[in-house]
Amino acid sequence: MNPDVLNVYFIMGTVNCVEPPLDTLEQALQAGITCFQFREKGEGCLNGEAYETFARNCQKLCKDYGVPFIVNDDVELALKLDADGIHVGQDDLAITEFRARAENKIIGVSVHNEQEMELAVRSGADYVGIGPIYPTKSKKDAKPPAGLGFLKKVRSQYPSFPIVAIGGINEMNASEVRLAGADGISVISVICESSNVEGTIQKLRGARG
Ligand code: TPS
Repeated sequence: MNPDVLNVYFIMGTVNCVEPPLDTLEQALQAGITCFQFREKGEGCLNGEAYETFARNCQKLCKDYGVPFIVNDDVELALKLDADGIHVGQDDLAITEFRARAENKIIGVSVHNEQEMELAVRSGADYVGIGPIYPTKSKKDAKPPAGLGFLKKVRSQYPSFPIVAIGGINEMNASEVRLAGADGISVISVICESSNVEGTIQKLRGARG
């Protein structure tokens, strides 16, 4: 995949939002996010029909702006909606199943150590999500923050594999994360909780625009 797609990768679910979720997503799309991940998880999240309807509404907005719509974890939903891709944890079964049922889709995998990195590449991931780089409040079961060290190591071992960094990234630290080797940054709270989504995204975007 083209690593530029990972430049500013927004992840969102209703529980992360302060403003109406679809408003936040549309503002983020207008401001130039390059990828979107639908992640409807956590206490009080939508289920059943409401979950699917919300996903479809997010997907429609992404289509309007020509931005890839990636589904977190839910292979069945991703296939049903013909999403552009899926993001999974260390679940090679999901990768194999999704790839078998949907060629030419984006598959992203979260990795936390060298073994997981190797496995993700071997299983056919298109990109990896490395993190949490810094402490995050947006993922209950997040691993301890790894700092920039692991990211730098992976970049040196895989000079051209698409990497997005995640976890506690904001306007202040985004550029050091890019300098450490990330093709892009992925964020939840800094966009969901911003009072100026456009300004925030401009700062996250970095020099490459
Ligand atoms: C591309 N993940 C790791 S930290 C975090 C999440 C959702 C929370 C970040 O929130 N990489 C990708 N997608 C994922 N879902 C994960 C990793 C898992 P905040 O920006 O508020 O710190």
